[in-house]
Amino acid sequence: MTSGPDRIAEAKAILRDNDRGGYCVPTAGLYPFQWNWDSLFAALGWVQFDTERAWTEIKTLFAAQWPSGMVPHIVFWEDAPSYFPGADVWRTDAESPATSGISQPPVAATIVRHLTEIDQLPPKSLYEAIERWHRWWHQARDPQGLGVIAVSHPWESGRDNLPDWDHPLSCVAPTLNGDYVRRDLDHVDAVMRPHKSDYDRYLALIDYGASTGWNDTEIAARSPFFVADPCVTAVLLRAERDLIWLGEALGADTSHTRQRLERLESGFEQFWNESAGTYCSLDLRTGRHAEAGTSASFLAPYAGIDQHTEQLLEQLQSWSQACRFLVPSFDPRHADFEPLRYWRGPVWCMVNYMIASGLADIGAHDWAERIQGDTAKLITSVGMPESFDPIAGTPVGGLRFTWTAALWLAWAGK
Ligand code: 9WN
Repeated sequence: MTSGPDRIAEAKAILRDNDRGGYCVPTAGLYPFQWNWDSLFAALGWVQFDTERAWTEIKTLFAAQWPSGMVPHIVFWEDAPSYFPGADVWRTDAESPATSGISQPPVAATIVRHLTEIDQLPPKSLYEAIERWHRWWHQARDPQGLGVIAVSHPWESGRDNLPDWDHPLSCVAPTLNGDYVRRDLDHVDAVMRPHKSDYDRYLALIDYGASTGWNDTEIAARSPFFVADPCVTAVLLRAERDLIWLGEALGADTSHTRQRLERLESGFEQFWNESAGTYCSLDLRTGRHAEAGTSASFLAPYAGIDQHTEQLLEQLQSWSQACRFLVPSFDPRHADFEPLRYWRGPVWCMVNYMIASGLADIGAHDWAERIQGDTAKLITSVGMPESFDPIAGTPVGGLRFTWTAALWLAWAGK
């Protein structure tokens, strides 16, 4: 195990090794394409030692933006048989490059603001592209103007197999009858990955989206899965604030952004689940809240929402007694918590980074430092995997992972 300067060298080497020319794959083999929020977090790492490369990571991603404004969650710049489902399954109209048909949490404006503070303002065209992406989230994933943003697929949340999706997914009929071969299990132990019953439904939802021609209106009205997500909503709330900051610096008209921000600010309270005492996802098909908190519940301060800060800090205290390393992706006191299985327990360092930034913003410095310290301990002792077991502190998922390396350089190793 290495620490200090050697860890810095290791993190830089991971970014360089995962670089495929203008973008990083999240990790070799398991994820051989460009992923949306992975690339944006990668930029936080690049900017520590190669500013131009940081901007390139973001520009490459936005080169795949759809005319609707949507920025896809995967860009298939090259063919790679080591991943399923590939472009042929998504069947989008995007040809050059081929992409998936859904998005991922919109961290771009916040990260571009960070890069601007270190380097310089982005070109106005990038600012406008982000503005179009934000507008798309509101139009496509909150067409009724509720002030909460839905995901149309668990993968759109970036938090694929969270227990929150179990009930909504149970209403999705599998359509492919198991007639496919998963590739993820060639790379990672099955105990860490989602179950086959989840995959059957992930694929059924892709099949459904493709059958509509990825029509946003149709998906919002009739997709069997449409769940308002506190992670996407909190990330967008924060991103709208940062977009206003960027817009003002560039002399742009920010009035539309402000209107959207106000809608989200008043909508966020809909996530509050009094019986769970925290923010929970909200199934827009049934009106039901998920029954327990997730790491995203603690993103409220990051989003600038302060209605329930005291209760959230009490929850964090209680979580910290139920596991060794903060912040597990799901409530460690709940029966559905699984410390090894993907988003049902493991700690993800980029979520920790966002939670800790928000806690520092509200002056909860002890908690921000505790979370940064836990992340640093995990990386120092086991390296830079996809995520970590919050009890044992062992690596989970893919190894030599881009966002873990990037966050070491930008934050955890500081
Ligand atoms: C599906 C790349 C991505 C992350 C997601 C994470 C996982 C993909 C998968 O890997 O999702 O998008 O196949 O499991 O859940 O957050 O962006 O690292």
